[in-house]
Parts: sequence; structure tokens; C-alpha cells
Amino acid sequence: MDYQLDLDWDDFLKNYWQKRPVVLKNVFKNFIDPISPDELAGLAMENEVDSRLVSQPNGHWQASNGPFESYDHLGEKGWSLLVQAVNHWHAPSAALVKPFRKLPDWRLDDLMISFSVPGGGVGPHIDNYDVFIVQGMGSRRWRVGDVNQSLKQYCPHPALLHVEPFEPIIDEDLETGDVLYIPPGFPHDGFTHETAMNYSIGFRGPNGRDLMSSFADYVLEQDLGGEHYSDPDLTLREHPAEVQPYELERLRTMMTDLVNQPEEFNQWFGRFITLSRHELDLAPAEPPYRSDEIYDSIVQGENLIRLSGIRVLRVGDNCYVNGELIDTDFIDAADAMCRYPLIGQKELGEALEDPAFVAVLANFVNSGYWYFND
Ligand code: AKG
Repeated sequence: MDYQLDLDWDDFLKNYWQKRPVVLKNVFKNFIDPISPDELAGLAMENEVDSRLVSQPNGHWQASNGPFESYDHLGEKGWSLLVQAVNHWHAPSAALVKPFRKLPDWRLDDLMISFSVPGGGVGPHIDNYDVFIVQGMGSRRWRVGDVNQSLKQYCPHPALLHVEPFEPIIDEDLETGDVLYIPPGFPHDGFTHETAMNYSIGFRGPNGRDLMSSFADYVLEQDLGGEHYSDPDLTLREHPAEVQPYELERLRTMMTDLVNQPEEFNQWFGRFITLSRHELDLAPAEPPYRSDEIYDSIVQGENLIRLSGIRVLRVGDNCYVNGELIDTDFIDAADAMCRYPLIGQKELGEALEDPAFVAVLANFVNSGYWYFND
């Protein structure tokens, strides 16, 4: 389905994005759920798929991780099933992410889908990412509190992090086609009235710790930063056990100089940011294609489809896919691979006549990053 989101994006970015939560009423007109509860339950039975069941039998919170073998033990009230990264596994659900491509691809995390029966929910909590919660079938009451309330968090179960009760600034029923946007840090809680499907499109910014740790791995891998601290200008000091401020400054400069190499920084970031945090539905081509087969199919009018959920991004003058450089000088063709989910002769242009480019493309097709529709 071609989902249309009726939203004034300029107004949204100016007034709400990363600033305050908002309920966007009926922005998906005539919304049809892309997946049925049975299909979602089936996905949560798969090993590769990340899923959770959260329930409150007798008022006590319970949580367990999939894959699940059966749902027979669940009653008609007080539970919900949550499945992460459904956009990686289910093409019709992935279509729901498309209207959010007004926001940068590199900030997208995944589409999480929840199915909840009356009284179900995951409880009051705080996330550190932006989320658009689309109401599919059924209805739920959402309460959202203000940020900066220094609310205490606690674990009612080892797998759940809840937040203490909060005063709502939003307290509204969501109906089919409504969207609730919540920036990071705002406590929220959804309570199901009528058996419901909710679609959470999450956007996550990396934190400094993850950036540092990945950059450190890159420095090691690329054998950068091998120069040692040196001090030919050393003079006598009165306190031999003190590291002097100018020495600390030099050490800090040694470290920041490593980050301040734009080419290395971009290379690292391109690889880092195109690695998916969630499992991909990768199916390497079997048997593998030869380059000339790929070339022939494309010039005969076939298109390559990008694997759903795979991250393909342009960083500076290079493009990256799933942690790898798209190693080519045909930047327009590589750029098209980032921009469009479907690529063919028109998008790839003259690059198709270059055997080295086609070999790079064949390699990605054989890895399962792109596939022909057959
Ligand atoms: C979230 O996506 O942050 C939610 O709280 C959704 C949980 C749900 O659908 O029950």
C-alpha cells in the first residue's frame, strides 16, 4: 500500500521535532493495517526476529523474549506482543516507513509493531529516541508527561524499566490513522481499550560512547595513530609527579587530531552508520550471479530491489552499504543506490558500461543486499 501522511513537515520540524510531543489526528486517511495479528504472531515465532511479550497476570508485570512457540497460555486481557524491525521482514509493513523519509535515512532505527489486547501495554517508560506511534486497528489511551521531571525509574521485572507516575501533558485516545509523536526523554504510557495494533517508527541518534568505541575500533583496524607522544622541548620542573596542563593539552590534541581527519572520519562514519542494529533478512544469491548476467538483466529492463531495512547512505563523496564502502568512482550511480529502493538502467546510467562497477554491484547482489524480482 502507498501510505500517504498528511503532515505539514516544515511546521512539524519547527515546532515539535525533538522539542515536544504532539498528537497528529487522522493524518493517515483510511488507514489499513499492513499486517494481521496472526502474521505478527508468526514472525515472533522466528529465531532471527526480536520479539517480546509483556503481560500483567494478577497485576504483576511479566516479560519474556521470543521466539515464542505458542500463545495458548494468554488470556483475553492485559498483554501485548511487540516485534522489532518488522520493516526488515515484512514488505507491506516496510511501506509504512516510506512517508517518514522526509527525515534523514541515517536517523531511522526501525519499525516496531505491537499487538495488544484490552488492558495491555508495556507500562510507563522513557525512551531515548524519537518515536512516531501510528494507531492501526483498535484504540488506545496515551498519556505523555513532560521532559525534565527527574522522575525515578525502576524495574518491576528484570526485563522492564518503568518510570514513576507522572502528570500528563497529553492524555488522549488514539483512533485508527492518528499518530502520536514523542521526542526522547518524555515519559509515556499506552493503555489499550480495544484490541489494537500500533506501529512505532523510531529514530535514534548515536551516543558519544558508541561513536568513541566504534571510532577506536576503526583506528586499530586501519593502524592509525601509531605516533608516540614526544617532548623535545622538555624543561626541568619542580614537581616531578605532576602532569602539567600543557602536557595534558598536547595529549588531548593527539586524540582530537585523529578525529579531525575528515577523510578518515567520513570513512569510519559511513561504515559505522550503515551497520544495522537489527538482524537483516539476508539471502545470498544461490547460485551466485556472474557480472555479465547482472548486466544483461538490467539492460533488458529488469530492476534491482534493495533489501528492506538495509542501510545505504552517502557520506561526503562516498557511499556505503551495510558497513562496506561502495567502491566506485561512479558517484552518481552509487548515489542512486542510496536514494532509490529500486534501481535499473536509468538510475545506474553509464556506470553499467564499466565492468569494475558491475563487478561491485554483482558482489552486493550475491550478498543479498539487492535482488531481482523473480
Ligand atoms: C514506543 O514505541 O515507545 C511505545 O511505547 C510503544 C509501545 C506499545 O506499542 O505498546
